[in-house]
Amino acid sequence: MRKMNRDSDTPELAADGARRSAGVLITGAGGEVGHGLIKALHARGHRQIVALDLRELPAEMRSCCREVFVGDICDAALLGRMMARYEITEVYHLAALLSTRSEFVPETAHNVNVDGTIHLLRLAHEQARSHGHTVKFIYPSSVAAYGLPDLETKQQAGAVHEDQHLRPTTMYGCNKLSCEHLGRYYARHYRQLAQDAVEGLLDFRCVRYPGLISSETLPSGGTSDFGPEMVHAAAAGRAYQCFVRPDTRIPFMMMPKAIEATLQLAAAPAGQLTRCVYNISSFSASAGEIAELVREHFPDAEIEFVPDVQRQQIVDSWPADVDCSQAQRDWGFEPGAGMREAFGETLIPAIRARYGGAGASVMV
Ligand code: AKB
Repeated sequence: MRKMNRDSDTPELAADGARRSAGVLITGAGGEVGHGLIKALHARGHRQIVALDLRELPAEMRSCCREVFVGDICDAALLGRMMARYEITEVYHLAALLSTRSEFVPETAHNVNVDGTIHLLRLAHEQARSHGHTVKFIYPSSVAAYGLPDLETKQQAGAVHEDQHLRPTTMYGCNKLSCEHLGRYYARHYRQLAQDAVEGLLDFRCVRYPGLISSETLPSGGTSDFGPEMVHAAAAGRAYQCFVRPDTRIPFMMMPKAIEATLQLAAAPAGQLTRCVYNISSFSASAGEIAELVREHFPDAEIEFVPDVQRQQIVDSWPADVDCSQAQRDWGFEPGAGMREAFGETLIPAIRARYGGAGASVMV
């Protein structure tokens, strides 16, 4: 297998002879993470964002992108049209069916979450061969990749390390864990016996997101979404039935912090990274603790705990906390503010602004 030589691997011209524009591809661009990532990249001066989503993006996000493609990541013709126009140098592959939704259509979830990812990994390889530069592939895995067998093991395990308890109990978790391994394979072993195999085409990097809480977007089909759902309901003055028990505990982080950490990993020098997959999180919280904090800020909030047995089983299989020491050591990840500070300083003010101060009365 030969190493990629930037001199000999000169970039090809586009079909019409014109040089293609450089592009940073974001799939699932219209999702919660996509929304935050596009805004953050644009704020950092990125003007070559190529967005892909099943649905058209809102105007304010379209204005941050060089171009928006509407379609399916499994659509080879669509990806081909995109590649004819852009030299993709970085991929943020966010498109996925989340954990709850995936349990109703597991085979569809596999098709989107895994086959779709393989399409993108292969595209990244072809792009690197075409323009002669390594393509950085940033992939969001999830705490759903873990699977603790029972509550006693979960409590004893505490903050789990990246290589512990990797026995996911959801299709989404299986998909995420599978894509972690596929990313490593495409980056280090792809077609390793072929005569024309080339090393160094792909630089695959992955963070395992905890539950994410965004003030700017509504949660969409995640089993960790009891956290953000509770906050948005209180701010909007709506009663909320929490689908897990009050003692249910998982790791969380605010969306801006998750985006910041993702970009920090993307920017880290490759030589500093000792692994492809990293835990990140800001704090571990129970549904009851979140409810307590929500009521401090929205005293009239109506929060009732009505566990959904099946969804409860899923969240009970996820760790109470994750060990982020590898990310801290390799690329300087900082967990950031704890829950009380994160709520008080960023989340609550932003979410009040979103709902115009509506909903439950103001306090603190
Ligand atoms: C979900 O709840 O499915 C996701 C996740 C934990 O990755 N937010």
